[in-house]
Amino acid sequence: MPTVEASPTPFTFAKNSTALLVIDMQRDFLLPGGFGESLGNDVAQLRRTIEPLTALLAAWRAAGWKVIHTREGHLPDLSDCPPAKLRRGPMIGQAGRFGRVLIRGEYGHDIVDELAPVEGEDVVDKPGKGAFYATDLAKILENDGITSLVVTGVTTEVCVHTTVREANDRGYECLVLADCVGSYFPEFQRVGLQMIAAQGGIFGWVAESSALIEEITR
Ligand code: C5J
Repeated sequence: MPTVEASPTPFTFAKNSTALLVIDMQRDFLLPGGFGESLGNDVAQLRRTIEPLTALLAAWRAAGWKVIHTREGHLPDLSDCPPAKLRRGPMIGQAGRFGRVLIRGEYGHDIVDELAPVEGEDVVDKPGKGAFYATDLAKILENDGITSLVVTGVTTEVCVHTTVREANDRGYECLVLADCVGSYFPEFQRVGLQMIAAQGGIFGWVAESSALIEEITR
């Protein structure tokens, strides 16, 4: 079985029961001039993930393995957005440079061109930070016999962490790729990754994408 050098221990996975999860690589979060930048964030901290993730996707797709994308966002009438999130999530539903912020169907809500899903790949729309809450993700994974997840996307300490923590509770083995996840805050990136692999891998494993690509293409 493929084995990747990882922290805290090597990560072994079966190709038929492992999916690549690409979390929220949306224009609202990543594009200069978009929602994320309008809040004063440095989008370069997220955009550095695009190149390694593009290479990983190419290798993963060439191997014919499962890919699942997620997008954080809400219905146009915001009926799926809890009032507390609406109050504290600045700009949700308001007009932004790329359409109404985090609203399904808007240009900014969709995935950046470089990582656009291809035919056959699942796209899971989620109203929360985690990819399991109020989505079909659990059903998709169960139907395909998936037991391990390679987790990528943004942001490390919010949607990636929420998803990995719940996936771990649900019994999935999660490998998080350090160079394919990003935070606007370098300190959160560093500590967020440390938290995952701490205490013998309390939430999962952490590796570099190059180690995984080497194993895929071996
Ligand atoms: C945030 C996300 N940070 N995808 N969303 O609001 O992490």
